[in-house]
Amino acid sequence: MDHIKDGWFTESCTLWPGQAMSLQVEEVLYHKKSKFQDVMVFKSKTYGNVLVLDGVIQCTERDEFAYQEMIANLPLCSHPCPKKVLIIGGGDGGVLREVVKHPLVESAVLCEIDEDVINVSKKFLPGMAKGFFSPKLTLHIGDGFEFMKQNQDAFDIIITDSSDPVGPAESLFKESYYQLMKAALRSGGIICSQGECQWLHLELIKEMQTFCKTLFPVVDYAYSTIPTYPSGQIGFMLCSKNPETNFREPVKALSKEEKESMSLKYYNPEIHKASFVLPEFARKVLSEA
Ligand code: SPD
Repeated sequence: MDHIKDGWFTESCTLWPGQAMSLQVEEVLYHKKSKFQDVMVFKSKTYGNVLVLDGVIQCTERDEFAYQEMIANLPLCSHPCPKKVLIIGGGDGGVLREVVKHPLVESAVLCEIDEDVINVSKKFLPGMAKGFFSPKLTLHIGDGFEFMKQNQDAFDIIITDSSDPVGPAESLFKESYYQLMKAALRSGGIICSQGECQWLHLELIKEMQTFCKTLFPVVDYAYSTIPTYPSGQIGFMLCSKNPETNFREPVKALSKEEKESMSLKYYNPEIHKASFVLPEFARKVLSEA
């Protein structure tokens, strides 16, 4: 187990050179190679169970909500009627859990290439995987590119919950993937994709924002804070086919009852608006894109 030494898991990767995140390990619960990647779950001392793919932390039970609630509710609450949702990736089920909670969502398709991630999450991350038991769900095991080629003009919202742009997920950060998502969206549709970190990947984010602006009339970038992702932060690239969309003002104000039934721990309308306010170094670079 390369990444575990002296009882500590350490996440290092070429995408964040010269830095590493460590978590103390109590027990390795699962570790096998799937058809696509190295899959590990360990019980940590202070962050609950942790899912790791190819040596990179995907989610921990303690802080996952800061990512899953935001990547789901930023697009859902920016669309007046988000009935049909597609999630690409997201095999741990956390984004799905948030999507199916939303009162206006009627159906959700989750398209995940690696079935082992789903099975492992059902066993070791039950709090995340509960979305898999929703009657709103259709599960598709397969490649997101192929699925979207066969499902055009079909979704109000497409969420890409991917790992980082090395290895299997690299193509999900390219223009050709965004072209496919655009074609799979209905008129007025919105996409929201895992958008990496301002501290580490500003040039990549700028490049993505530049090609997104050639494809969509409205493009914006938001972020969330989360202790176990590199540099404690992760962003979201949001694009809309509707020129009237203003991502910074949620159109769906959740009622008190809706908020309570969704039991949100991170997302609220104020943090929705605030998540688009970038620190000056990032605002400057992205305003030039
Ligand atoms: N650096 C890790 C980024 C992982 C983003 N996807 C996480 C999947 C959680 N559903």
